[in-house]
Order: sequence, then structure tokens, then C-alpha cells
Amino acid sequence: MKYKTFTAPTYTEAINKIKQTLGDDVVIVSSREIKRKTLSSPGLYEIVVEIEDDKEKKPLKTESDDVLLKLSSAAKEISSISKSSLSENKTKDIKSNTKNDEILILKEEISRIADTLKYLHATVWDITNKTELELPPEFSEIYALAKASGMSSKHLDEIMRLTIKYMPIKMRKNRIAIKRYFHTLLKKMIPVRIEREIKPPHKKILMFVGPTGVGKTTTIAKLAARYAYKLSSRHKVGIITLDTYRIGAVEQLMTYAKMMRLPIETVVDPSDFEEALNALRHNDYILIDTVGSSQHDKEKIEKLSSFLKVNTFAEININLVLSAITKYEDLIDIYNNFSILPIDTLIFTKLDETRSYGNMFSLLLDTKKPISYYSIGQEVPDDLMEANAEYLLKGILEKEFN
Ligand SMILES: Nc1nc2c(ncn2[C@@H]2O[C@H](COP(=O)(O)OP(=O)(O)O)[C@@H](O)[C@H]2O)c(=O)[nH]1
Ligand SMILES: [Mg+2]
Repeated sequence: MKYKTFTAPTYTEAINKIKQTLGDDVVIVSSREIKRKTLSSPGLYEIVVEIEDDKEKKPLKTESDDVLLKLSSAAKEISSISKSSLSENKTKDIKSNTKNDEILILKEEISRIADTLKYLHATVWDITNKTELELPPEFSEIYALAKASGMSSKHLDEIMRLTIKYMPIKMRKNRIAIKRYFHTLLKKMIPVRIEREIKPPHKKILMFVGPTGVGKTTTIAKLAARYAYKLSSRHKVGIITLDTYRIGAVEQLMTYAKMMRLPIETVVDPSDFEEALNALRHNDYILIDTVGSSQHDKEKIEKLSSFLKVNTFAEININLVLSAITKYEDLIDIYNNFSILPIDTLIFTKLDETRSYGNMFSLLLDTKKPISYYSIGQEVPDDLMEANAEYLLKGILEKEFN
């Protein structure tokens, strides 16, 4: 233990000096007035404090100090554990039973510390967004995985907070139980729209909207094939394309329609649209492709809403198509801009191009809209699957999947 002397004209000033240099947590050994203040000269106070050897070098505590401190104390723990296990090896007269027990305890302890280090490693890179969330080490692997999956920090922290609050204490020490708990919790949070095959005379009109290039046209081709040929019973499927702006867009869908021998109508304005719907009214499913638009192109999105005002024989179901490789903030931006249309369902595409699905999970949590399908590749018609929560969870909680 070392001592340090502080002097100042008053007792309060001396204390302030100590606080500034060493912080609040100091032990005062002695204090005395060396020189009394007079009219012509200031006084002099002396305070002696006890200091730890390395305390003086770190007067101001920052968040990164905090993380590093935790890191170093975890490292200290590791070294003391390995030391004690070494000295244990040297002691020959310990009963083997006790030894095995102790080794088990040590193993558990080391894995707990490894967890802490993993978590700290994840947070060191994230100091600017660091929250006050105190995370038990057993949660660190899940936290790091979910964070890396692109889930929003807001959601992740809240889920962690609630879990820590409500999870039974006994369960918290078991990492497998924690993982299972999370799996079940997140699964419950994912809204899925189960595919229901329609039965005549019911009809379904599905419109697909979303940014350019996400895979609307490809998904429509896959769905047309699915409804017409792949479900338990075959359905009559018609296609309408409103995507007449982009060169090649109509041809793309025309080619698919021709191959599948499905009727297709092209439409420019709302009055054509009503006609096209009527022309295809004998179909069970009518799939409508739209012009892709940037989420900032309000005019094009508003034009789409004018198509929704026409009279139809069945409600038009709006599917917002989004790509899995879009980050959460952009997904939200896209959703908000398209939400001038009455969005019913979400479809995610390009799940084959990433292994991080947390962004989609967060969007679902924010919008509460159900997902209906995943597009998992470019192959028409095969690379399409019905949405399910398990599939999304792989890209959030499974290390091997990433
Ligand atoms: N890897 C991958 N590519 C896809 C998927 N869906 C569509 N694509 C590709 O994305 C590109 C744009 O698709 P398109 O259907 O024309 O997009 P649209 O502008 O939204 O109609 C094409 O090259 C598609 O083959 C998918 O699930 N995975
Ligand atoms: Mg298209």
C-alpha cells in the first residue's frame, strides 16, 4: 500500500483535488492544517490518503476502462484457477473423488469465464452502443450470436432484460436450458401465415410490391407454378403485370407464363386493371406483378394505391417482398414507405445469400406482419418454401449455421 499527500489552501479544495485525481473511493489516513489563513496569505491544508499501486494512473473511469477492467479481472480469475489446478496436481495425497469433483467445478468455472470473455469481446467492439444491461456470462454466447445475426440492439437488449427477469434462477446456470428457452421465446415472437389452399368458388388476388430487384417477378413465377402444378390439387392461375415501365420486365414474366401455359395480361392504368381482372376472373389465383420502385419514390407507390380503388370480385391481398440481405434499418425504411399500401403479408427473398436472419426477425417484431414464403435461390419453381419460424431461427441462434 502506498500513501499520497495532497495540499491545498482549504480542506474542501484538497478533497476536491483528491476526488479529481483518484475518484471517490479513497481512504483518508490523516488531515491537518499546516498554515492558518491570514488576511495577507492563504492557508495550507494537507491530506494523506492510502492508494492502491495502480490507482493513480486511472483517475477518470470511462466505459472502455470498465470493459477492460472486467476483461482483466476475468483474466486474473483464469490465471488463479489454472494456478490452483497446477498446485493441485502436485499434491499427491488428495482423494481422487474430491479431485474429480474439483476438476468438474473448475471446468464449469473455466467455461463460464470463457463465456464472459466471448461476451466482452463482442461488447468491446460495441462500446459506443453499450447499454447498462448486466448480462450473466451464461447468456453471452446467445447474445453474441443474436447480435451478429443483425437483430436490432433494441430488441435484443429488451429480450435479454425480460429473460433475466423472468427465467427461473435454476435454469440460468444451464447453457443448454438457456438456449432452449430462447429458442421457444423467439419462436413465439415470429408471426407466420400458414398457406391455405383455396377451394372454389373462392378466389384469391395477390399483389406483390417492393423495391426493384428484390425478386418479385421470380417469386411470382415460382408461386404460379406452385399453385398451378405443385399443390395437392391443381389450381387455375392467371397473371397480371403492372410492371410495364422497365424494358424486359414484361418479357421476363411473359416467358414464364408461356412455359407454364398460364394466361397473362399487361396493364398500364387503373381502368385497364379492372378489365384485366375481369378477363381473368375464372381463375382461382390471380398474381399481380408491379413496377419495382425505390422506397423513396413516393409517386410510384402512390400510383399503385390508385390501382387498389378499382372494383374487384375478391379482396386484393398485398404482399411486400423484401430481401434478406437488406439490413434492419433499411428494411424498416422500406416498410414505412410502402405502408401507404395496406400490407397484409411479408415475403422474404435471397435467404440463400446470407446466414444472418436477425434483421428479418426484428422487422417482424416491429411490424407484427406475418411472413408467408421464403425465396431461397434463383431456381424457378423449386427455390421457394412456405415460411416457418424454425428456419429463421437457424440464422439467429445456431453457430454452425453462421
Ligand atoms: N440468390 C437469389 N437470387 C434471387 C432470389 N430471388 C430472385 N433472385 C434474383 O434476383 C434478381 C432480380 O429478380 P426479379 O424477380 O427480376 O426482381 P424484381 O425486380 O423484384 O422483379 C434476378 O437475378 C433473380 O434471379 C433468391 O431467392 N435468391
Ligand atoms: Mg420484376
